[in-house]
Amino acid sequence: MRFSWSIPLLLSAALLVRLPANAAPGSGRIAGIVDATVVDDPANAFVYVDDVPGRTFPPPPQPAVMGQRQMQFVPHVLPVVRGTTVRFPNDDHVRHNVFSPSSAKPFNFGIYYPREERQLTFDRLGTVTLLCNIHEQMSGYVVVLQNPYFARLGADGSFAIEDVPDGQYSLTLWRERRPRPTQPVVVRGTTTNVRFSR
Ligand SMILES: [Cu+2]
Repeated sequence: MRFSWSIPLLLSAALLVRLPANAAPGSGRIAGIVDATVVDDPANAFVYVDDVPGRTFPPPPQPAVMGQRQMQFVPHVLPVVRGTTVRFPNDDHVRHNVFSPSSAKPFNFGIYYPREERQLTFDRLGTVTLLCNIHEQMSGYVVVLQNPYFARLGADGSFAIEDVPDGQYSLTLWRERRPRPTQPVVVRGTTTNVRFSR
């Protein structure tokens, strides 16, 4: 009798797991794993679909946030869809002067004080390296993507991207200061499993 409650629970759990594959007609799920040898720091890596041809994707209505806290960028890496506005609140007790030399979005905010913030809209694809003119140890990234089909990695390197339109794509692993491997992926209504192993 002690197991009688758990069977309905397990059935419910199974149904929940199945839901994403049924979420939208004509779409599927990309799930996989990045081996530990491939990423030094899973928290600062993510996978993304390079390009969904012929489609444009609106940025989210709410800005994303790239804070400065204890003289670090938080989060260290921020993937966004093209057109997203990012707020840069200074949550520290010291001044910052965030800038970027990257061709995807060169800018320089100048000096701003604690509790002030700047904001910027990222309208070109690519990796935008963030630096601070005052604190040379500070570095971070805004990565501007064509579409919202990206996912951060779990601590074990696992990831899942939901509701990807059926099609053939390149899936890229973004990681810091290392080449970014790409592999082909086909989505056909169900879950496609991929693995980055080198
Ligand atoms: Cu600074």
